Amino acid sequence: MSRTALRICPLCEATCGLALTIDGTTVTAARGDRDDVFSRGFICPKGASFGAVDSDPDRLRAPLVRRDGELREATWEEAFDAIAAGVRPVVERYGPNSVGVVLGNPNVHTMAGALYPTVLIGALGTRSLFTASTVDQMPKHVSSGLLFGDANAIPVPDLDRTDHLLLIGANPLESNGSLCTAPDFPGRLKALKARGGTLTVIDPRRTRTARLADRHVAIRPGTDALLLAAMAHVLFEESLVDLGTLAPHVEGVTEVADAVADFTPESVAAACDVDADVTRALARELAAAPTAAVYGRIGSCTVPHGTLASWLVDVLNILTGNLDRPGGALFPQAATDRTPRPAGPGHGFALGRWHSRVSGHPEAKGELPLSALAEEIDTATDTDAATAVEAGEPVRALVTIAANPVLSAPDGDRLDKALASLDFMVSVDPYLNETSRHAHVVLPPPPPAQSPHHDFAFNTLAVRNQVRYTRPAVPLEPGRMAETEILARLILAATGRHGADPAAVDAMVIEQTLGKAVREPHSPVHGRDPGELTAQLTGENGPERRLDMMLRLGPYGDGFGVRPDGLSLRRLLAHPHGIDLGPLRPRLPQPLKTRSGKVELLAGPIAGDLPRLRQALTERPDGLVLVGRRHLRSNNSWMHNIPALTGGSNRCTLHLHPDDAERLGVRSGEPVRVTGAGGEVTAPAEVTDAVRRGVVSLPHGWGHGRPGTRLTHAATEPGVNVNQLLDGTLLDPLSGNAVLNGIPVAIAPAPRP
Ligand SMILES: Nc1nc2c(c(=O)[nH]1)N[C@H]1C(S)=C(S)[C@@H](COP(=O)(O)OP(=O)(O)OC[C@H]3O[C@@H](n4cnc5c(=O)[nH]c(N)nc54)[C@H](O)[C@@H]3O)O[C@H]1N2
Ligand SMILES: Nc1nc2c(c(=O)[nH]1)N[C@H]1C(S)=C(S)[C@@H](COP(=O)(O)OP(=O)(O)OC[C@H]3O[C@@H](n4cnc5c(=O)[nH]c(N)nc54)[C@H](O)[C@@H]3O)O[C@H]1N2
Ligand code: SF4
Ligand SMILES: [Mo]
Repeated sequence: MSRTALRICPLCEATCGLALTIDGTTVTAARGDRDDVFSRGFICPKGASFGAVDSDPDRLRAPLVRRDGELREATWEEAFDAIAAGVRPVVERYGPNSVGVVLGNPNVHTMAGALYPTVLIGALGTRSLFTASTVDQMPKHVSSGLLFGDANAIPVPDLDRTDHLLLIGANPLESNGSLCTAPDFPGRLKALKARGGTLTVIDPRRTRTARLADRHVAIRPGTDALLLAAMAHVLFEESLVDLGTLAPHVEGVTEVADAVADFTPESVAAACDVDADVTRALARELAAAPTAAVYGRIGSCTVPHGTLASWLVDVLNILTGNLDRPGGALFPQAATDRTPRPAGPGHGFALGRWHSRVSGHPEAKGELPLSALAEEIDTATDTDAATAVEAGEPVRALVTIAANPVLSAPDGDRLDKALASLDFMVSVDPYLNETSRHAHVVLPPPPPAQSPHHDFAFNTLAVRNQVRYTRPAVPLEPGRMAETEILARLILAATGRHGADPAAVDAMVIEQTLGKAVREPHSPVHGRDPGELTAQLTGENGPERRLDMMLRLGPYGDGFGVRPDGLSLRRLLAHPHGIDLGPLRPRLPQPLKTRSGKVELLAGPIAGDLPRLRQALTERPDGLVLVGRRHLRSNNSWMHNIPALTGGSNRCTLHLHPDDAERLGVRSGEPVRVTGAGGEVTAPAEVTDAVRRGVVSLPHGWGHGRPGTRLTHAATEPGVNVNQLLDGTLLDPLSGNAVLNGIPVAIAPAPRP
């Protein structure tokens, strides 16, 4: 007998509602849930393979503990005993910063990842935090922090209502969108065109998204900040600046006019390889559109001027009056957002409150660059180093949660060696992969069908306000532990409370949150008794009670009875396909937390970085540069083990333009050696004019051949690790984000193996 269960897809940021067919405890089919309030039945090939992802035989079923050098299956109790015994002595001897924490991408796709890592970091008291954000969107956080005073206030393009969309370094037809949660992004782009709107794509490759565009500009990689600055210049020069109703909320417009004065379309043309006429046309089209949204993603972030490019994206939205208006770029309001505080000056956003120990990189958003993880482990420093996180102790113990930095961060070989040298390492990961193979303890979370789901992060980035929650579609298999409980027990074991009831972690968070809420004058529960509120919480377990609390305190919440028709967990459970909360609405000035209470258009750190951009006007790299690419049926490093999702175009090949191939004597299918600052790799060539001259492309997340991993299918076609071409020194200085696109490389035909 088969049954159907609903489950929000965790495999990308689109968060589609799935209807799973379940036989016994096995997911045998997945289709789009037509009644889902947000995704309306959309599904992509990855979502359709949910069952295969869920039941991959290589997923670990029990914890692994290293004994006599070998990882062997163990009980949960033995695993947490080993963690307590491994982490505590390091903290006690070398201090809290000697324990590093690495958080990978799937933490934004799990409830556990949303609810526990901040508690872990706070309880450890460590500043050695490294996440996938610094190989991804940290520049956008820094830009938002400086503009709006809140690193998480990220405006998203109003896809369904805009008249003109300018996409920069994003390929949502393959990625399904990022920092812009929109199920069926491709369909929404087609609808934009069908209603007479225009789509412009800036990308060195003619991607599937670019092919859909009215205009495609094949820019030279790494130069978008110059192009965008020149567009801003044109807006000022041609008196096209019109802030509209934004004007009272923005300061620094004339300062920005001065700052972009040098960046004429003519002056950036050679560096960007974009004609001045095209740049002027881009600016005029943006200004002329009734509504428009500028949106940048990986190609605008993972570059040397990532923060400036991310900043300019919003500067253009602001100068054309498109920020915070329907059809422009708006701030979503998620159901679990904190109770909105009254508008007014805030604490502002600070950068560089501490620095990394070895290279002195400034922290951003409490994080150090993932690029610096290897050196923070393998390099000793003087105890009196001025830049020390704390006096000179390397990271000696490491907790990785849903992260595979050996493949996702620069110079995997160095990191691989560094991880092998740790006193102690624990990985929370379903796979024994390139990173977790170094752990002393591996804690495997259950597969997604056995986990609950709510999108804490992506609802703050969604093109429509809505809220959905799905309980586990399948009960936990015997011997499994929910990832929420794994992380709660990990917190206790790593912080000297080994063996305590994991529910205590949730109880502590609830007590702190409600205790704070009752003291806040603007809170719906101001002045009430936290104990009375706690008693009202519903839910089957700690994480559900925390979700209930957040919903009820949130902007649509019932305020614990104050607004009886407001949201609560109980109400959400009564709507299994979700609750629509309406289109994005203008919210300014409420989201602003700058010290001035206004949008600070030209913050000091931005102004301080502009000379570096001016310098780039004169740079003309003459050699080849490399960019990445994503494939629809893939996801970073961890889906190459699913046979249903590999093969076809989803292969680790080097794309290069026919003219470059001819000049270098490279033929399709033949191996080519690619050399960068951090090393070299050899991959088969795929000659294609989809990539512009002077640019080659390799996807990331490959390179699965290492011993001691358990990725049977991935090992049959391992590919190569593109990040081995990097040495970890190329960063966007303001955000610490790695430069992963536009990196200089040399290419030569390689002998056939
Ligand atoms: N050259 C280059 N490098 C890049 C990029 C690029 O474009 N080019 N992109 C960067 C980007 S955007 C990102 S986000 C990073 C990603 O960097 P990472 O987050 O380090 O890499 P992922 O491959 O996403 O690894 C996720 C890990 O989580 C595990 N996992 C999967 N599901 C779960 C789960 O439910 N719970 C737990 N605990 N673990 C789980 C997987 O087995 C895997 O080990 O890579 C970055 N690296
Ligand atoms: N199928 C699939 N979906 C995914 C993922 C995946 O691995 N596979 N990963 C997920 C993750 S973690 C993320 S962060 C998102 C990323 O989502 P996107 O940013 O939409 O994904 P990418 O395909 O990396 O698109 C980046 C584009 O930037 C272009 N580019 C490179 N350098 C430059 C440059 O200097 N300037 C400009 N203008 N363009 C440049 C590249 O050619 C590429 O087409 O995707 C998510 N969704
Ligand atoms: S688009 Fe993303 S969320 Fe939707 S089904 Fe595909 S992988 Fe899942
Ligand atoms: Mo990402």
